[in-house]
Amino acid sequence: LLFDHPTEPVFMDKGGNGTVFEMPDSFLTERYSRVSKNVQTRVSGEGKPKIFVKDITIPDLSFPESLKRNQSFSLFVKSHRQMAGYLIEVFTKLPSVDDLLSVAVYARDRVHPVLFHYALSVALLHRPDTQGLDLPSFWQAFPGRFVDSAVMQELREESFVVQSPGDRRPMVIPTKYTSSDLDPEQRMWYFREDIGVNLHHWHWHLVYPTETSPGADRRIVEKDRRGELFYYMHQQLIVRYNAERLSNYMASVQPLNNLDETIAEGYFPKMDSLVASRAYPPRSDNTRLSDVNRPTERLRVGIDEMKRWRERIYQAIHQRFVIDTNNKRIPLDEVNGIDILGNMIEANALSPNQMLYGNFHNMGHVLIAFSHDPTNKHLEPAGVMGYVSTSMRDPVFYKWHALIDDIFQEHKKILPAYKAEDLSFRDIDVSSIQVESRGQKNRLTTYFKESDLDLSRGMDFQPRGNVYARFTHLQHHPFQYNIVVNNFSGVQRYGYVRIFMAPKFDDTGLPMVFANQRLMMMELDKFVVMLPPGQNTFTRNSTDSSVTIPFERTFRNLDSNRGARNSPEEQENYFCGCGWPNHMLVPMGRAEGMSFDLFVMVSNYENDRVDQPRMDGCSDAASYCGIRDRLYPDRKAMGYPFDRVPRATATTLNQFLTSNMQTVEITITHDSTIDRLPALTN
Ligand code: CUO
Repeated sequence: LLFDHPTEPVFMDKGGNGTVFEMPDSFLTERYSRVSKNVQTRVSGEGKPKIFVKDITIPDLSFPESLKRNQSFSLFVKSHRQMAGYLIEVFTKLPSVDDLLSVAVYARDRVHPVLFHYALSVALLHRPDTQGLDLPSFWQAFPGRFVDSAVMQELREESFVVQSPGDRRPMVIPTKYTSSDLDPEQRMWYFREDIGVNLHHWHWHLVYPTETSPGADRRIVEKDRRGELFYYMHQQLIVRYNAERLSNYMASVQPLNNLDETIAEGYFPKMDSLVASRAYPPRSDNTRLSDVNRPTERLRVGIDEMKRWRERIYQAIHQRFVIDTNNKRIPLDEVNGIDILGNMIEANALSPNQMLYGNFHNMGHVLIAFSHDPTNKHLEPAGVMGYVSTSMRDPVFYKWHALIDDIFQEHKKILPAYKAEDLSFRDIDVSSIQVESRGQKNRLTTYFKESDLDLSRGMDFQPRGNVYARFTHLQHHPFQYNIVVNNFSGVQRYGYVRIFMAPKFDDTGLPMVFANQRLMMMELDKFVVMLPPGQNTFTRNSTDSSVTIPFERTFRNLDSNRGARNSPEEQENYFCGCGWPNHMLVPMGRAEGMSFDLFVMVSNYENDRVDQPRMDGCSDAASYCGIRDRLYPDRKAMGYPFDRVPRATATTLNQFLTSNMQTVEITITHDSTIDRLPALTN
């Protein structure tokens, strides 16, 4: 309940059934102490549920309280990250859940709502005594960060006019509402503005915070191969974006290499933050970046500084070592190099030397997010690039992350090519693969589909009850892989099946050069199979992908009116919200069909496996999100076998193959008919 209606006072009716927090008077803010009793009596009559809050001495919260509630909170701003780190530490160190409840209730009306939501989520995710808690998704608390602000107004109106929630009409979120056809980037609306895509990104950063305060549990940041996963997950975002661009006859995104050049692509988000009822500021076409100096946020970064950091990062990559704060050399080797670079470039608290290598990626977000008001002259908050829940909406996100990825690729380029023995699996042959969807072989179909979302938990108005928004998203018909593997070894083996896909032709229609194609390989799935001697046939469903989470989990609706709350799915913890949305598993393709190379490799699981206790119920999107409190479940480098430059003799995908690999050409056709929900009648 603490997550519901985040900008309303904590003593208000929670959950819509008269539940109130019964708390010590001293917990109330000065403003509310006079009115709270009246409100409580009004909403919570006899027999209505009350939640008793223990009276404890509240720890000093003045640091996180120093961010005003009506300002903007951004994880890319260091001082904000520090406040979040401080609050996370307070929340995680409290001795019991009761104490946590007390401090959370106290903090809720005093701390910035998004900061509060973030810190409490991270704490609940990491405290041993709050595991398995069912938490609402971020979009439910802050729908304004995902939805056209015009729709929010309509929802408000509808809720006033139609008192019975069951009769309320869903409000339709228009498609292509942020720009017209004059903007070529508009063609990517369904990817950039997809609610599931943006939620995945928010969740990923929630699971992988960049820092905690010095005294806090280091494990919150120090997760296994965290820097490498930063590189890999974002690399895959770019790969997927480029496949969508190609589907739309557009060239791959160009990295924002030249920080002095203007950014051609503007972005006008048309969203309210709901927190301060402020609109997210837009960025005009051809905006030039300039040094940011905003003392109130303790934000200062210059373009020259960025260039220096980038030079030093490149120098470290070419010298094969970084220099830590004790002036010691840490080698950038084949195993750990990418992880160190990930931490250093992001940058997070594990960076070996922030003084030397700076805060390159985060500050890039900051420079872009404040390019409309770098000195706070107009008192404007950050644009969408300043928040992990909204940054993927902006075309420039991809240009920025393409630049970041180029730096990582520079490191990968220097590593030796995989040798045949690094790739092959003796006596194991993949003899055939086939993809099947609705009886069709090697042909997939995508289309657009409408779905409804209940936004009521984040709407701060009475009367309460469900309010629905109807949105349109890409979808595909589910499919199945059929894979035949021969085991000639005479003994049982275990294989790790790795499935990737990349476009077959480039934007000029020519067969893709393998050197480029490997960088467009999107991971589709990874799973273990048992291989008894002889011929083995496997089928695997696209819905089981290790990259994605099901649609219902992306948008999990905890509203008990719609059932589902007690299903096993709903009982899983917050970690489960991280995962690429399954409705975006494959790119759109083209109306006339678009060719892709689907690649399957079976590697020797004995070499790849990571021995660790069994995973909990929420490990099914490990490829991009890892597994909660566990090691990344694959010893190979992320992106293997395509993460390194292939040996010189492999100039085509076919030449790259060893007998434990196989490819098949598949066609993705986009069907332009929209799968609509029943028309709105009332
Ligand atoms: Cu996820 Cu730049 O890190 O947005």
